[in-house]
Amino acid sequence: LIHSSALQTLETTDLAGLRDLHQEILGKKGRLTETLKSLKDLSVDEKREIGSLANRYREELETRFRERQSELERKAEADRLSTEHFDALRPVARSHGHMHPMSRIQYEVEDLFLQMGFRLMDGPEVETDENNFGNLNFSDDHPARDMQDTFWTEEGFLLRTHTSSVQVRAMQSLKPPFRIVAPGRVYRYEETDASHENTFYQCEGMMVDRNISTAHLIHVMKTFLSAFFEREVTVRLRPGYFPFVEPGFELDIRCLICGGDGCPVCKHSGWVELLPCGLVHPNVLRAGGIDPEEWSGFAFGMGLSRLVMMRHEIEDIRHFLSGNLRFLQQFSG
Ligand code: FA5
Repeated sequence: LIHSSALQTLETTDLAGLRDLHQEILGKKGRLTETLKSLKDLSVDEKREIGSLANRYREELETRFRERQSELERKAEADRLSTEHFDALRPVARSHGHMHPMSRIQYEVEDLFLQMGFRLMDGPEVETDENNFGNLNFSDDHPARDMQDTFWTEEGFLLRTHTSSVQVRAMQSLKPPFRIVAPGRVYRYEETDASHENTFYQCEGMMVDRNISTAHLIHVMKTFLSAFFEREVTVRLRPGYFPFVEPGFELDIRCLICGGDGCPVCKHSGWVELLPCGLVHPNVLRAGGIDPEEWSGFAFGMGLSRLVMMRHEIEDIRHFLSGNLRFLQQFSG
């Protein structure tokens, strides 16, 4: 009975039906399984004879099931292939790439400085000690070297810790007067947190001419920042220390969020620290082959990553290199 009805159904069912049928007959509680279990009540001789028959029957049934299964699977695959239509030219939603927010702001900053007569300069990320430190008035045992923890290569080169290395290259390759900006990637061997990365972007600026003073520095920074933030920006200078500038400053801007009244962004001080800068130290000019009696200059080193964070109110610098598409796609517009 099992035999004939099972075989009949086997020939007409689909894959799901086949699975059910298998369960019904050969599963743990299946009809045939139960029948086989009941053989235990027979005599030894009967058991041997009927048992071996029943086992052969079960194997045969299993084989039929497997054959029918592959037949059905082949048919399903063939059906799928004959109806499925693949169009390699069909446009896919969200298939467009777009600029990283960091690149976009870098180009914007470049444009604003180009409009003010600056030229673009580039420098390598793997640098010499002289270009990153020595020619910038850091002596070998200068404690200020510890301000910027450094990745060294086995060959004695380093990953530049700031774009100030391009100041040195500019002085070597250009004749004063000149003004350059040099945006690029820099590296520091430091713990990361929401506002510190070990890999981030800076933009260096340097202007060398006759009689350059702090007034020129303030004017250029104020012009740039007002254009960048598209509103009048108030700046102030506080003393800051870097071996390659004298005097050195930290430039702050009046908080753009609260207008100076105090808010969490400016830690209720009304001011936001934006970039260090200063007048180029005579030793640095001299190391660059420029006579400090005749020429003077200013320089600044802007944290580009933090500028992008301020513009877009990004709360954690680590998003930039995370490769997280949900973060990046916010900047596709
Ligand atoms: C410098 O790197 C100097 N070279 C800047 C300079 C240039 C001074 C020219 C004078 C004349 P500092 O280490 O403070 O300075 O870094 C400059 C800016 O880079 C900081 O204001 C900050 O915006 C950014 N910055 C520094 N460390 C990190 C970091 N770990 N992650 C992200 N941004 C950083």
